[in-house]
Amino acid sequence: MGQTLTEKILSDHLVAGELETGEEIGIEIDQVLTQDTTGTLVWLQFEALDLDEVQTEIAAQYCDHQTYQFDFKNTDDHRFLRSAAGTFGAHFSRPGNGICHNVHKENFAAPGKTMLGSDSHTPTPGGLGELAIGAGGLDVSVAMGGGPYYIEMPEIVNVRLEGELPEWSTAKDVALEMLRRLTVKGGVGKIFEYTGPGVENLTVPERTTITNLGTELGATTSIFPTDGETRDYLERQGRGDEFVDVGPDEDAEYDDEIVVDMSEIEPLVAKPSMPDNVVPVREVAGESVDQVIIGSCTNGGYEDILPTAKMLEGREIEKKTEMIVAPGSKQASEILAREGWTAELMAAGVNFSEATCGACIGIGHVPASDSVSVRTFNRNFEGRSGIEDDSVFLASPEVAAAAALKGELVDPRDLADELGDLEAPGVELPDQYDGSKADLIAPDEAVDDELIKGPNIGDVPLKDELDSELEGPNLLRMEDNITTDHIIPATQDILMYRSNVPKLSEFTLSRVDDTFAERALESDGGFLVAGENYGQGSSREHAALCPMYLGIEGVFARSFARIHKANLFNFGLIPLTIDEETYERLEQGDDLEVLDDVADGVRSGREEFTVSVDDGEWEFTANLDASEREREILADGGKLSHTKKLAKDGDSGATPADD
Ligand code: MIC
Ligand code: SF4
Repeated sequence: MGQTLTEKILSDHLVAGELETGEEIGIEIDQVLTQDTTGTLVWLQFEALDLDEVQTEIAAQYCDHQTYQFDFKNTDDHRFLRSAAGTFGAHFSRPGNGICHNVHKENFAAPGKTMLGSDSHTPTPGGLGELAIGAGGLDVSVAMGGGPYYIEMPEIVNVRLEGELPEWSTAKDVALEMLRRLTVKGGVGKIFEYTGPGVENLTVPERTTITNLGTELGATTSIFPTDGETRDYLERQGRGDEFVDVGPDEDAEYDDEIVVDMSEIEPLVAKPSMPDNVVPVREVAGESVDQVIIGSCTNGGYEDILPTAKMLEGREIEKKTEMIVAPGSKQASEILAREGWTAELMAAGVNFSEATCGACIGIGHVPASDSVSVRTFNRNFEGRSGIEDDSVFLASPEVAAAAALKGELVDPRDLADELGDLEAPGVELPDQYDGSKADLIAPDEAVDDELIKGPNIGDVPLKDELDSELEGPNLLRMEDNITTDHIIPATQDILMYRSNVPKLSEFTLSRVDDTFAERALESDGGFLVAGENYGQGSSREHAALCPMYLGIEGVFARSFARIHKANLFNFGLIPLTIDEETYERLEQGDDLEVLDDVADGVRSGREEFTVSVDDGEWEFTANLDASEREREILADGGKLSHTKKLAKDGDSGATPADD
C-alpha cells in the first residue's frame, strides 16, 4: 500500500513507535523555531536541563510579538534571547525583522524536513512540504537538545482541492471555508494533507495562508506536496537548491477525505468572536467599519499587501475608517518600499507599521470601544485585540481593503461593480525576494557567548511528584472552547511578565474571573472544570505553568486541545475527561476528591478514576487518556523533573530513543 506524504516524512524521522493512528510515536526534529514570548522559557528550560548546544540542523530565535519594547522587561527578554541564541548556537532574528513564521518561511523552511516550534502557527511551512508542528516550550527545548518529539499518531485527512479560485476569492477564503465546515475543533487529532488538481493553482504564499489557518481547526498540522510552484518560490528566495520533490504515493490511503471545489469559493468573513463563525461577506455587508488591519502570519506577506496596494492605488480610504498595514516581515516591507508601493499605501491614508505580531495580540492599534475592526489575522477571540467586548472580523486582504475603501463591509465584487474601475488584483510574487539579511544573525556571527538575564527573568518553578491523594474545590467552572488567551491573556500589560511566572500567575484566568488567582492561592489545591476543547489556540505553556504555580492539581474537561493537553502533562497537572452529564452537574465550589490512589493509578495505567463530590453526595468517573511516557512525566511532577530524573539515572531524555 502506498504512503501519504505525512507518512513518508514521519517514516523518515521515526525513532519510536509505529505509524498506527492513535499510537504514540517519537520523531526526530530537523528544525526548531521559537519566538520572544515563549522563547525565554524555552531557553531557561534548555539551561535547566543542563543542555549546552543546539543539536538540530536549524534552530531559530525570532523576536516578533512585542517589538515596540514598551517596557524594559520586553527589551531585556530580547537581549536574553540574543544571548541564548549566541551561547547555545541558534540563529537570531532581531526585533522588527518580522514574524517568526514569515521569516522562517523566507529563510529556512524546506520540503521533507520536520520542524517543531513554540508557537501554534508553526505549521505554516507545510505550504512548502515541511512537516511542522506547534508545541509547548519545554517540548521545543528537549527537541533542540536532540530529543525526539512525541505525539499520538493523528488521522490523516486528504483535502482534495479542485478547480481554480474565481476573481476576488482567495486562499484565505479556502481556509475560512474549512473552518465553516469543520469548526475550531474539527481538526483535533488530525493532519490535513492537501492534494488534487487544484493544488497547482495555488502559489506557495497562498498555500502557507491555508496551512497557517489549519491551526484554527485544532489540527496537528497541514501540509502540501511540492511542485513547480514550490521550486519557483524557493528560487525567488535564492534557495532553489533546497527544493526536494515530495508528495503522496498515487495509491496512498487516507483516514478521511474532504473535497473543496475552489471555483465555488466566494469572499468570506469570520464574524466576532470565533474563527469558525464564518459567513459570506454579502451576508454582513453594510456593517460600518472603524478600523482595518492588513498583517499577521496569515496574510502579512508581500503577496498579501501588494493586492491591497493595487486596490488602493490612486484612491483614498473612507475618512471615518483607519487602516494599518503591519507587514509580516521586513523583507516584505523592504521590497514594497523599493517598488514604491509603500508610498501608494501611505498616500491612500494607510498607517505603515513595523513588521510585528503587535495588534494580533492587542499590542498597539487596540480598537476603540464599541467599534468594528476588520483584520486579515487568524484569531478573533473575544478581548484578544486588547479591549473586552471587541468586534473583530477576520477576512482576506481584498475584503479588508474593500472595507477600508467603503467604510463598511462589502463584497469586493460588489464594490468593483459600484466603482467600475476596480480590478481584481490577483496574486503576484516579486521577481526576486531580495530583502537584506542584516537582521538575521547566524550562529557563527553571534554577538554574545553567555546568558544575559535582566531582573525580570526568573527561574522556572518545579512541581513535586504527584500525590496519592488529590482533593480540593472546583475553583472555576468554564464553558466550551476556552482559549489559552482566556487562561493567560497576551496583551501588553500581561505579556511583559512572560519570564516572571510568579507575577504572570496573578493574571491567570482573569478574563473569565478576575478573583480566580487570589482564590486559587488561598485554597490548598483545587481543580478547574471546563467544557469541550479546553485550551485551544496558542501554544503558550504559561497556560499550564501558571495554574500549576497557583496550586491547581488538575483539569476536568469534556475534551482538551492537543498542545494544551501536552502542556498540562509537562507541568504535572492531571487532565481528566468527563461526560456531558457530569459536566452539567458539576458546580463551582463543589469539593472534589479522587478516591483512587492517584500517583499509583497514573503510573500503573489506570484509565478511570472515581471522584467523590461534596463528601460522597454523588460520584462520577473521570478518564485519563495518556501514554506510558506521559504517565511517567505526570507522576514525576512534570517534564522538567522527569527529564532531570532520567538524566540522574543516566538517560538525558534529550537523546533520540533507539527503538
Ligand atoms: C498567538 O497567536 O496566540 C501567539 C501569541 O502567537 C501564541 C504564542 C504565545 O502565546 O506566545 C501562539 O499562537 O502559540
Ligand atoms: Fe503573531 Fe498573531 Fe501569528 Fe500569533 S497568530 S504568531 S500573534 S501574527
